[in-house]
Amino acid sequence: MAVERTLSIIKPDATRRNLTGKINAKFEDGGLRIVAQKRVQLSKAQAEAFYGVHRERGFFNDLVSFMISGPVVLQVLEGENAIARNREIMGATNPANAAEGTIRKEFAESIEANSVHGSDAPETAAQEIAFFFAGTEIVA
Ligand code: IDP
Ligand code: MG
Repeated sequence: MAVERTLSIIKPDATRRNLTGKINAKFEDGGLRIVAQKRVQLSKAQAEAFYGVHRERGFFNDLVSFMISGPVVLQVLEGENAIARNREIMGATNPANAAEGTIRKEFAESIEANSVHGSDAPETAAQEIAFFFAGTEIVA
């Protein structure tokens, strides 16, 4: 195992319901450390670029609209196996398939409004962290 960093986003459905603290407790209780965090309103251009890999999917326009429908909390999480560990803590994309105790099982409203984003691999984690954070904003 190695110490990794991953990008996390607390999505607008969760900030709207004031769930930032409850979601952060899941990360911390799960062994991850929040080493950077900022609450922002994404622009349409930022959301489209961030989710560019999904541009051809039928849900792309809805996803972009949802991601700019309110503030998000951008975070860098650090810990042993942080990328996979965070995906475990988040649960499956569709909350109907998410395991008990996961963020998406407890808090997600739908497959789209599923409360959190987490990077899926080392390369995407590095790209996604650099997309939103300067190195000086990450303090281990
Ligand atoms: P992930 O967030 O679990 O990595 P991805 O397949 O990368 O899932 O999809 C990115 C985001 O797009 C999801 O978190 C969700 O918000 C949205 N999404 C994925 N699949 C669907 C769908 O079938 N309908 C609507 N939105 C979807
Ligand atoms: Mg994904």
